[in-house]
Amino acid sequence: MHNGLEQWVREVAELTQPDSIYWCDGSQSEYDRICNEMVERGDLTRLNPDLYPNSFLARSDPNDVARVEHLTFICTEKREDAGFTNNWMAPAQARAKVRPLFDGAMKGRTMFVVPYIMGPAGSAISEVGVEITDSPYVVANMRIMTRMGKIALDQLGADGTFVKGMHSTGDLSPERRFILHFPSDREIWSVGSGYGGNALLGKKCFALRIASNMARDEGWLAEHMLILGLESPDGEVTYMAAAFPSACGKTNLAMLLPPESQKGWKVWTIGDDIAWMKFGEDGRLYAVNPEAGFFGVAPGTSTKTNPNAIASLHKNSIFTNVALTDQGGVWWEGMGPAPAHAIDWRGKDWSPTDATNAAHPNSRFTAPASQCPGISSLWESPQGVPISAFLFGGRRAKTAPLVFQSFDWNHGVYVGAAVASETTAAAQGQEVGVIRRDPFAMLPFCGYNMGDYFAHWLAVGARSDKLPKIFHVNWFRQNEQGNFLWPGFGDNLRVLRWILERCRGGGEAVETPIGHVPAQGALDLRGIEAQVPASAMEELLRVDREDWRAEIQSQREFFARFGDRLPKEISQQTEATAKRLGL
Ligand code: TSX
Ligand code: MN
Repeated sequence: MHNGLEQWVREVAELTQPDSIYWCDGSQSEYDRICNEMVERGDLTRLNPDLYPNSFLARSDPNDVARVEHLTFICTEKREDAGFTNNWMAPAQARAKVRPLFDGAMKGRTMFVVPYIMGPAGSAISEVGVEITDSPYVVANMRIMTRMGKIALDQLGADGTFVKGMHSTGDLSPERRFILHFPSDREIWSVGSGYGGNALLGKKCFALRIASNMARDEGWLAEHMLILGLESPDGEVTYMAAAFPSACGKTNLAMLLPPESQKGWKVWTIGDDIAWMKFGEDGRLYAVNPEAGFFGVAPGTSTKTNPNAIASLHKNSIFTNVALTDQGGVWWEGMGPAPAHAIDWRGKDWSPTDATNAAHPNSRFTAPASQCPGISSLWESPQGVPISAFLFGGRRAKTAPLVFQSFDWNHGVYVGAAVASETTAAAQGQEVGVIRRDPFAMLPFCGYNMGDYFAHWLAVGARSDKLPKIFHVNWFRQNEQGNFLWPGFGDNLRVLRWILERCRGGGEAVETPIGHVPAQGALDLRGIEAQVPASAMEELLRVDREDWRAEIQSQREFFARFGDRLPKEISQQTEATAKRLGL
């Protein structure tokens, strides 16, 4: 048994005073027992086993349905080390302020000790975490999302290192809710929320906020990226990792199904949310998915938009805040025809004429990655997969072309730093259609000063001559009438194919002030000629000088906020782009 682990568990128990302590082994029987107990207490609903075997519906507190960025803190000694993109508290003050919320918080409850591995077992890229929680919902979700239980204790051994995560559901009062990260102690405290992103500490808290600190210190990358393998008709597979802000369809791209006309092409899924990458001895970057499941947004997921996601969630899955049908199945907006009657996410009767949503806009499915029909044969490979291309993107009605390639690594880092996306009518109830900057799609997830994060990416580029090529994509460009110019979804394969050709040294391109775009005829448009006429294609790839004048001005204002923490390369790249645009 690991000495430090046992001692820490004792300390947490003394503080939180649970009725009992339970060490999770990760077995199926343990999972079944914990879920059954939740069903008996009324905290879970078992779905119809004919429709969704071994699957459950959970309804959260209506005040606890999303991540709470304003209550999420990076606790470093110096405020500047967290940077302006994070909330900050000094570690000692943070502990003093929040420890009382854990004091006796588990009285009358069971304290679960949840050891887990982020990444494939036995991989040099993987890391161990232990979450202590009083939420059986968290335990059940952690078993789907991570390699949990005995397997993790075995990997930890007697003297391994692990990330500590202390979680208590608390009383769910928003005034007593905190998500604290202590990067130098590799530790997480979360209280007052049972929601996934706040409570499943392996995901955003560890695999991104804490791991980004570890990655900077140790020379690797912890990124908010999907990982996919693109197989060409000759059977060769090329791996790509892609970062997009929310509401850009990351999970859909990770599980892309090629259209009929693209014979012989396949997309294999390695991950849909997070990538950990280290250099191999050959100088290439190798990526693993630290997660073992998908925690996907349900609304909008259908057999049309993402058949592989739908196929993944038909058994052994947990649904949170979706609607319950009269047949004991689940339904959400955008899944298909609405049922005449359902129980909505608040537990109330619902019918299609109601003005409210049946499923919460941020409702989720938790499904094992192994159940995805397109899961890559290498998704649990300890070596990881070699990455040939990084894709950045956003939701932009204008300005950003369908695809462009950066001139080189440093230019690509600037492209990633300049990522921005238009807000949609989503969970947080923010203003719709405004452009928000979200560098590397890491704004809410970078656990240290983002200026230093840009510098880390630049430093990574100096370490190898076999780096991935960097691209920017935008599936969301619109015409003057506000219609999407690009069909998207499966047809995005055509763009991935051009990216692949560029990685292999082919793919015709023309140089523009912002990078290389496909030459006329370089994208395979067979089968969509009517949907995407030459005039639409021209508009999709156009670099409009006036749009870019405003874009460069917005980038300058954003980058200026980093002050002296902004690497000079980033402002040099901005000004070089402005100069190429003739601005
Ligand atoms: O996920 C999306 N992707 C990536 C798919 C691999 N979405 C959904 C975004 C919300 C999560 C998209 N929406 C994509 C896309 O490529 N493109 C669009 C915009 C769009 C919406 C509807 C159509 C076309 C484009 N409909 C028709 O063309 C009929
Ligand atoms: Mn994400």
